[in-house]
Amino acid sequence: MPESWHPSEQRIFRRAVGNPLLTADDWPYPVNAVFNPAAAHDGEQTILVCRVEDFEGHSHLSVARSEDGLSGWVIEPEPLIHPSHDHPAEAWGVEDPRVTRVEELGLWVIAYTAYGPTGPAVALATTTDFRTVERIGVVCPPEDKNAAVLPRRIDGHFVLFHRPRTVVGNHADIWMSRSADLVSWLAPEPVFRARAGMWDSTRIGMGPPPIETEHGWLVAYHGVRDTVAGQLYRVGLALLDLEDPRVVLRRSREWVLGPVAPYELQGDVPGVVFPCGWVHDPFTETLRLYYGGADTVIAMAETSLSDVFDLLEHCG
Ligand code: BMA
Repeated sequence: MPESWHPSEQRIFRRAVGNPLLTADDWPYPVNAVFNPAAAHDGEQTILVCRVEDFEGHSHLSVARSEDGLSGWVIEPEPLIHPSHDHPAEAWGVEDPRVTRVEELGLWVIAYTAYGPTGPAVALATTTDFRTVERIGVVCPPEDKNAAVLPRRIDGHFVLFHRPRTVVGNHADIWMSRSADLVSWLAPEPVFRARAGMWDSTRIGMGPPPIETEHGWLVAYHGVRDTVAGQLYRVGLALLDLEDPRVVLRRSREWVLGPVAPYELQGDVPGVVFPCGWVHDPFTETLRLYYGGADTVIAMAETSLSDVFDLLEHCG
C-alpha cells in the first residue's frame, strides 16, 4: 500500500506510523466504532472528543487523553455528551464534534451534530475541563451539520461555520452565521461551494475550527464525490480573510488527504477520511490533523504550516 500517491499528498501530510491511533478495541466498554474526533491541547495533553457508535447505531461523545498525542491514550469510562430523553433533537445520537478554545469566555465550545427524527441539526455545548458540559442546545435547525466556531469575535460577533442543506438546487456548501451570545444566530451567509466536476463536487463541509494565521483563517474541509462505487470523502485546504471570513483568499485545487490506507478503505463506510480536529504546535510549527477513517477508527496525519502555505501560495 503506497503511503501516499497524489502530488499534494506527497508534499503535505504524513500519516502517523501508529495509525489507526484509536479503535473500538481500545474502548473500556463494547462499542462498534470510534471516529471523527474533535481535538484540543490544554497545554499539557492532547484531548480528543471522539464520536463513539454503540450497537444500536447511536453515537455519543467520549474523551481520550494522551501526553504525546500519539499513544498512551486514557479513555474516560463515561461519555462526555450522551443522547438523553431531555433532548429529543439528539434522540438518534450526537455526532462529529469540533472543539474551539474561546479565550474571551475562558471556555471550550463544542459544536456537534444533534441527530433525531427531524434530521441532523447543529448544537453547541461548553466545557472548562472536558469532564462536564453545559448544553447551549440546538442553534441551527435541521438539516444542518458540520459546524465549527471561530476562537474570537469578528466585529463583535462570534462566527459559526455550518452546512445547511439549501432548498434551491439542493446544495450542501459551507456557510457562516454570526451571534452576539452563542445562542441566537443571524441568517447564514455563503462562504464557499462544492465545485462542479472536481473531487469536492457533491458536498463540502467545514473540518476542524479554522486556525488564525498571519495569512488568514486556515481551513481544512471535507469534500465528497459520488462514484459508481459509492462516495469518496477527501480533505482540502483554504484560506479565509481574517476580518471578513466570507472572502476566500486561497483554495487548494487538489485534495491534500484522501482514502488510500487500509483503515481508510475498509470499515463501515469505505473510502472516508473525515477530519474534525487539529492541534497546532506554534513552537515546532507542526500541525496534526485528527480524522476518522472509514467511519470506524481514529487516525492522524501531520504537516507543517510552512508546507501548507507553500501549497496554498500556488492556488488561486
Ligand atoms: C457524513 C457524516 C460523517 C460521516 C460521513 C461518511 O454525512 O455523517 O459523520 O463520517 O458522512 O459516512
